[in-house]
Amino acid sequence: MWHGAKVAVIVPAYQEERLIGRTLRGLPAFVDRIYVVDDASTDQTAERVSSQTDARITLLRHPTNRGVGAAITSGYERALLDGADLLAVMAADDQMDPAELPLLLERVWAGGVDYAKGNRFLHPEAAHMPLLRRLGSAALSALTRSATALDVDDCQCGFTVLRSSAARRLPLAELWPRYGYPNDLLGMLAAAGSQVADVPVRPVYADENSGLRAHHMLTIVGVIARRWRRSRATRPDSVQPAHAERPSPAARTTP
Ligand SMILES: Nc1nc2c(ncn2[C@@H]2O[C@H](COP(=O)(O)OP(=O)(O)O)[C@@H](O)[C@H]2O)c(=O)[nH]1
Ligand SMILES: [Mg+2]
Repeated sequence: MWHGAKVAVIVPAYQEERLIGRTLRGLPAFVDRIYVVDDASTDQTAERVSSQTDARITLLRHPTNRGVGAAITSGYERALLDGADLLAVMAADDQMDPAELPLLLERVWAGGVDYAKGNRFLHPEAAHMPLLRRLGSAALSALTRSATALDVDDCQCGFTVLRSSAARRLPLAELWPRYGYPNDLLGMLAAAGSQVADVPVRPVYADENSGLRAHHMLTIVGVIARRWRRSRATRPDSVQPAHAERPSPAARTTP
């Protein structure tokens, strides 16, 4: 428990046999439940999770690989069923500093927002992020801002906390299943009128390998564009009656 809130940490994992153990051992004692979602990894990821003695850990497994977004949806759904109040997401490759988890929890639980996300650009060590990563995330964030009208940056950061009451209002089953899910989730939150805030977090780049490739940028741009089209279609000022007719001058009311 964390200040009276039941905290779940969702850990999407694919081919993470090397770092999943270290990631799980680093999770703070106040975390109530840990859901590792293994996505048909062909290495020893699942075995490494099963060999942990920490009773808070539940291993969920997709029989075929569905993607990191789909894995997070599975984790969210299970944590909601188990009655969590706050739903954190942390990667399985030890790229998030567990000491910073309270900063995100605090912003939601005491700070009144529905979703807090890490922003590595705001951290004093921002320059430790590889330049291409920084540029890529900055460009995708500019697009995400214009699609969602949210005041956010570093939208590819996967270190997040979602309030469970806000999660229940989201069509989580529609979340983009692969890389690009953070941008899609921001679009969903904006459409639901949820409050979102950025929290500075330390960029951690050590001995992990990323599955993200340059071509994923294009897919993510497509995901953001899809969200932008949807938000335009549902904006009240863009909805026209099916057979809109101009009122005749006689029908107009005069002041
Ligand atoms: N369940 C699941 N997790 C994935 C998949 N792809 C990536 N991940 C996990 O998502 C997290 C972030 O992925 P990563 O490739 O490191 O992205 P990056 O840190 O943004 O470069 C890591 O914990 C990965 O193990 C997938 O297809 N399924
Ligand atoms: Mg990574």
